[in-house]
Amino acid sequence: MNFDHLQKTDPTLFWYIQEERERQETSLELIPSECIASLSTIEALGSPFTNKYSEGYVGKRYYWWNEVVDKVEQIAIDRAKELFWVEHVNVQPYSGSPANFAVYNAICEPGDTTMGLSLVEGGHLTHGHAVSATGKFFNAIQYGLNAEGYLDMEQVEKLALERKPKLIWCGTTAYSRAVDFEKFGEIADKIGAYLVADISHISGLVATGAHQDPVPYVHLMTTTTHKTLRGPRGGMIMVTKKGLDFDLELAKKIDKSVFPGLQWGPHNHQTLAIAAALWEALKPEFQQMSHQIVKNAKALAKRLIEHGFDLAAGGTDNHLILMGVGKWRGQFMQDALDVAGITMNKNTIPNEPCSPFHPSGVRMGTPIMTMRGMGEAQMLQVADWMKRVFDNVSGFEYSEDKQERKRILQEFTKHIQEDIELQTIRKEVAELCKGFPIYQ
Ligand code: DSN
Repeated sequence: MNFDHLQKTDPTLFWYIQEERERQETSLELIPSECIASLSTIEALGSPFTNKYSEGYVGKRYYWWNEVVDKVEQIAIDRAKELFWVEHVNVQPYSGSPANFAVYNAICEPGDTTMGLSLVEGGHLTHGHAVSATGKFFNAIQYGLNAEGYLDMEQVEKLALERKPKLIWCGTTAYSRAVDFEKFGEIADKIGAYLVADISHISGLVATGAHQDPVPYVHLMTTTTHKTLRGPRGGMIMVTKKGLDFDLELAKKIDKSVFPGLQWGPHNHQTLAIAAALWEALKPEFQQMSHQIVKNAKALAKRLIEHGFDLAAGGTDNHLILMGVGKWRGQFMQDALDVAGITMNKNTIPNEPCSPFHPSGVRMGTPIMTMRGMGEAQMLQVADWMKRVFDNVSGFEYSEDKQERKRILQEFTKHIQEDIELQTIRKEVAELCKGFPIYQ
């Protein structure tokens, strides 16, 4: 990968690219919603398709000279239909949140009742959280997890029967167990609700059979394209056969909602890159990699449990692990690991005792490590490093007193900047990374 032109014309930006590449190459990225886009995807993103306006859809544009753009959008749609076995796809959403809002805009009126998993229990802001427009413009009910940390399907059913939402979301951003789309389908059918699976986190797993397929049970699926699907930042909305049987106009409603309802010019370079990623996702190597993502997550989870860590729902069925690290201590673990060259994010855990800003857990996943070619052996190594980091900062405890917490945080920050053990792990991590380059 080279950036020769930028190097000559704008060395500052060229340097930033080198800095970011160096960071990615030499550290371990465990944020479960990130991926390594392929070189084809990155080349497609840098193509002159970024120059073109093309409001509208294939064959029906508001500007001239979109014959080639039409071919690009059509091939992206065809590949998505082939990969997910759906009837209709809109590839224009700029990303996942606009895709989700387009779904509301297509099938709900302001004030309609909707239902989704609450953010602190592993849902997404756009599934009806109060700070999101989706919680402001709609009457959003939230369901949660049961005592074992699994989706509380009894609660889902009870709330659905009592409150009769027009739209139900099933989909997660911080949940390590399989989602029972079939059960969600039965519940939605009982009350005649639209059922939408937001498969952003697991779309690569769904496409390859590494997770239960929602298609037979839901009316719509939304996804980002830059997580386990391994594409550029972007979004898609898919309409299933069940969706069209339920509402003949559903595909038209979705298209009208995206454009002109919410967005104007589609990002054609992004569409080209989505098409490139979908082409790769149709290959057997992608299927193998997706299954390895899950195997790696299970291996990592097993070793973490052996080290005595407390995993939400006791383990994982997918690409993700949620781990409790003690009251308020998610940030300690996140920041100390970061110094050691291992990136993950602080996260709330089931029955979170603190707050989303100072949560008691961390969220991690195996997509990027797997995309770099790492397997179960490397997962054991990563778990061992995490244990060393955890032990290193175990002296820093939560305090009920706010001022005292501030002081502890300052002391902690000084500690991780100076600590020799964390620097040693950083070097070991960089050494491992050398064996698994991202872009040769
Ligand atoms: N930010 C994404 C995630 O990390 O899960 C969701 O939008």
